Amino acid sequence: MVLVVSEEVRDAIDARRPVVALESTIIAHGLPRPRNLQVALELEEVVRQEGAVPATIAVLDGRPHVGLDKQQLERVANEDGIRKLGHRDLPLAVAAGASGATTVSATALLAALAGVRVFATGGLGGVHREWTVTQDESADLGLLARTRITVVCAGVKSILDVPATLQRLETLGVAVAGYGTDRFPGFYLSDSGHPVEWTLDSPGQVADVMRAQDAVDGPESALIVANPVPEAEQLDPGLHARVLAEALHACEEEGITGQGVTPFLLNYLVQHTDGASLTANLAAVRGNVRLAARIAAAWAGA
Ligand code: PSU
Ligand code: MN
Repeated sequence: MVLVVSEEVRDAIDARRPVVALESTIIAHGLPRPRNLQVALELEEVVRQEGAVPATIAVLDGRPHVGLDKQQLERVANEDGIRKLGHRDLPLAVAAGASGATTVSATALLAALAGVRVFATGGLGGVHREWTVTQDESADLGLLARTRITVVCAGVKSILDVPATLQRLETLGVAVAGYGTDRFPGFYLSDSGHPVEWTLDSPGQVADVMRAQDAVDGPESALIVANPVPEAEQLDPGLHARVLAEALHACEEEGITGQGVTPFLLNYLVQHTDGASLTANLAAVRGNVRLAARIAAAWAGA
């Protein structure tokens, strides 16, 4: 695949300076305009403030880019018809000359190809409620099961079946550690109500795990660093439960399926919590990006 790695990102990788991969689906399909562009720029700035180089990933005119300039970020945020690309879509988009934002799965694949080891997002995809009927499980899980990358996230999206997703991660052999907590975070909420078996407390500890993974040469799967949104910034749990139940109902009523499900549910929550879910989502993403930059620095030996 013809990867276009920006000069800044290429230089940083070559010099073993810290780099953080950022996904673009959250920008194009996970956040409302015009806030999405501000957020894309802000997240890159957070990475820079921590002394690392941001590598936002997307496909533009059939070319997978690792590291976007401002104009390219603007296209991802504002262009109509920008697609949502999972990893299975990459060859299709390249051959068609299409443009699309990359999900966690496509971003992790491209980041690993470019040699970027640390990646930040909001919440991972996973097993949807009603899985027994729809078989809807995010392609994020399968890809993370065979990609050696460290993903900092606020757990998995709370619109999902969280315990089923945790079980799938165990089955698939994807490592999960809480960051500063023994509870699995709940995306909009600090605590999903489920425990994790491992806790890491500093960027240096995370980097040690990455080094150990390399020292034993495997497994060839992701390390998930589950970083909770601070309790003061979480969505009110009562409001979350009420609006999420409505959102799931509306999704079914409207017959939304496939790639449309996650953006529909996230957008429903924004609309019906008066923006409070957006505030919590952004707080989570910001925290994850900051932590990822610190992990990348510890990994680079800075
Ligand atoms: N995190 C967020 N907002 C998002 C996503 C993550 O805070 O919109 C995106 C990621 O790109 C993730 C995708 O890979 O949602 C999952 O989509 P699906 O459930 O269709 O696989
Ligand atoms: Mn899905």
